[in-house]
Parts: sequence; structure tokens; C-alpha cells
Amino acid sequence: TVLPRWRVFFALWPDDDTRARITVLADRLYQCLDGGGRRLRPQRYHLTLQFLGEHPEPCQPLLDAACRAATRMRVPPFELVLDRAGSFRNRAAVCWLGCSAMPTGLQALREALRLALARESLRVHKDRRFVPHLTLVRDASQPWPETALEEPLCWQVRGFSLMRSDMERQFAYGEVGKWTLG
Ligand code: 2AM
Repeated sequence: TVLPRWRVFFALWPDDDTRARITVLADRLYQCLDGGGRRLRPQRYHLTLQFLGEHPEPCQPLLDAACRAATRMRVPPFELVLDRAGSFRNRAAVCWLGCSAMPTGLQALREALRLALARESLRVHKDRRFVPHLTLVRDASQPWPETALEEPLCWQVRGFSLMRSDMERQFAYGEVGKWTLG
């Protein structure tokens, strides 16, 4: 048997300016909230849209079908407001930046993606309730308390990516495809 090696997922990757602003905000949160753990490097900041699960590489048919689905979609660009920080109750070691209200544009993109994937007979994972978040810390010794940010961060989302994460190489990320909204 071939063991799963790749995590496959659609995600939003911040543009350089947004990533720089997230980094400044993250540094402030690390100082205020502490809690220890491993801080993610800014190049790894992302928000997962749909998780397609763990698969043995190279899983080319899956990647091809996911690319076809993404190529067919038409969803307008939107704004994402990151206005809170916290941890999940059931995954307290993960500290993140998130949204207090579900952005309608994000909801629309997720739903369009789900439908397009279904037409390719691909199912998205539903083992986790969708809570939009951008992970900043893993393996924290203390969760971050629910925190409302005084200065919310606005992210103009203009595209999305299909990614794979190599579970045997420190979860190195590879971009399988990238699409522009609109
Ligand atoms: P996380 O940051 O909250 O851990 C690559 O692992 C990406 O896929 C991460 O953004 C991770 O979210 C997400 N992810 C991993 N397993 C998942 C699952 N079962 N359901 C949804 N997202 C998942």
C-alpha cells in the first residue's frame, strides 16, 4: 500500500503587501498574547478554502480534476476583513487570525468551489466546521484568548490557489495552480 503523503487544499495566499501587514500584526499579537509555540514563517501564511484530504503522491487525476473545477468557476474579487485573533476550543494549540463575521465573498467562493468540485466527482472534507482562519502559531502551550482587533486588517482577495503540502518533507508547500477571480 502507498501511504498518504500529500495534503491537497485550496487556499487564499496573501499578496506581498497584505503579507507584510499580517506580519506586523502577528508580531504584535505574539507580544501581547504570548502562549509559546511555533510561529509560522510569513511565506506560509494562508487561509484554507477547501480541504481535499491526504493522498498518496502524485495523485495526478485528483489534481487535474481540481484544476478543471477551479478553471471553470467565475467568482468576483472580494474583501476579507481579519478582525479577531484566537484559538479553537478543540485545537487549542493552534493560534490564528480570523473574521468575526463570515465574509459573503468568501462564502460565495467556497460554495462555487464545492459545486465545481462536485461536478468533477470530488468531495471536500467536512470533518471540521469551516471557520475562516489564518494560522499564526502551532503547538502553543497556551491558547490565545478570543481577541477583537482594534485595527482590523483588510485583504483584497483577487485570486486563489490549489496547494499540496508534503507531509514527509516538513509540510513543504507546492503550488499546483493559481487562478484570478473575476
Ligand atoms: P490549520 O492551519 O487550521 O491546521 C494545510 O495543512 C492546511 O489545511 C492548513 O491550513 C490546515 O488548517 C488545513 N487542514 C488540515 N487538515 C484539515 C482538515 N481536516 N479540514 C480542513 N482543513 C484542514
